[in-house]
Amino acid sequence: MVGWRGLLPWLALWALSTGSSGAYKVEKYSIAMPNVKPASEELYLCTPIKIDHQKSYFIVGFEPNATMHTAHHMLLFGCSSPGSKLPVWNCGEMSRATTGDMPSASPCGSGTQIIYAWALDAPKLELPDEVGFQVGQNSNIDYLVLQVHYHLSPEKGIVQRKKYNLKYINFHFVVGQPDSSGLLLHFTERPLTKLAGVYLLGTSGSIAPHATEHMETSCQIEEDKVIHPFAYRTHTHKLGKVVAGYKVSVDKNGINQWTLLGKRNPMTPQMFYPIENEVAIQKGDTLAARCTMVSDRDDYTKIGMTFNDEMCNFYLMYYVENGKPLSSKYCFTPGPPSYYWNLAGLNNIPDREASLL
Ligand code: IYT
Ligand code: CU
Ligand code: CU
Repeated sequence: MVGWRGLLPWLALWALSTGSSGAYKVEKYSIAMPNVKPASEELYLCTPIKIDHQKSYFIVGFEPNATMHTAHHMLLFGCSSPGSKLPVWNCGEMSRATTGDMPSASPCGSGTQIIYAWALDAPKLELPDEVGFQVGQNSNIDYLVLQVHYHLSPEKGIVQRKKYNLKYINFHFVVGQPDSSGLLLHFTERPLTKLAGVYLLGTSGSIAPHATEHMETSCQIEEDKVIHPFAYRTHTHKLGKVVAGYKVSVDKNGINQWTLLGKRNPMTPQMFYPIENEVAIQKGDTLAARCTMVSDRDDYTKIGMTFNDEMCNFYLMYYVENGKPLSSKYCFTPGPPSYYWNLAGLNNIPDREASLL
């Protein structure tokens, strides 16, 4: 009679083969720059892949492959349509390089959502077990667009100081080294029950000269769904000091209970970080975010697309069990000077905590 000890290796083998997430085949698909030669010091380039919308795919992992170390950060957008029909285009929100006749357009033409972000030397983000982003059929993601922010620095000897004009031979710049930075997408065709989504909180508004400004936004969840946040990303330009995101619920006396979801100095690599407190958010709860901005400038700074404008963003990556992610993907307010949390009726505000790291 073989004692249970004899069974142990077989049990271990069985457990290994099925794994906790049930056995399903995971394939890999590359999305990468088509050997572009970034010739200017600062450049945002985008390249698309089309998803076969006759089928559903579930992305369960992202493996960065940033060659050449010229990639400062990369973003992966899910789109209904790409920003351009070209194989590669300039999609800089803040690129200062005026690349003359290089066609420029935003990453997506329509139906934009960020589904992954990578930054230099940042650890990779693992989705929780059984969680995946659905793309293709039954999703409004028919394209994936990779945006790479090239930040070439002269000391690396990649950028020749001399003035060069950008000549494209099928979009291959004649100056600089060919780059094929990108991602390996891990996906399965087996339908997953936990679908990932991203909810973006942001503001408009402006920051007064030499002022400290709280740019705030909040939205009540109106859909009858339960979301489980697991990661967050902050994004501002140069004036951002702290970005904090909260779940706000109301107790029976109408007092707001605030739970921190994530807080970060936005000048650290802008990618998705694990959530601070794992909570479930449901209909009637409120999501709120504040960007604390400090301006040392002599004139107003407005929210906008250029390098010297500002942005205040708190991205929340979550999953829903059995059902679709939230259909509303954005929560934007006018921001300062017309919108603040207390004007919007929020109370018991963690005023200090929300602005201190
Ligand atoms: C005006 C603003 O805040 N723009 C941000 C947030 C934003 C992102 C997406 C706005 C819209 C979007 O569809 I996606 I409308 C912004 O442009 N953020 C940048 C881009 O996502 C690259 C960032 O890095 O977060
Ligand atoms: Cu960057
Ligand atoms: Cu921005």
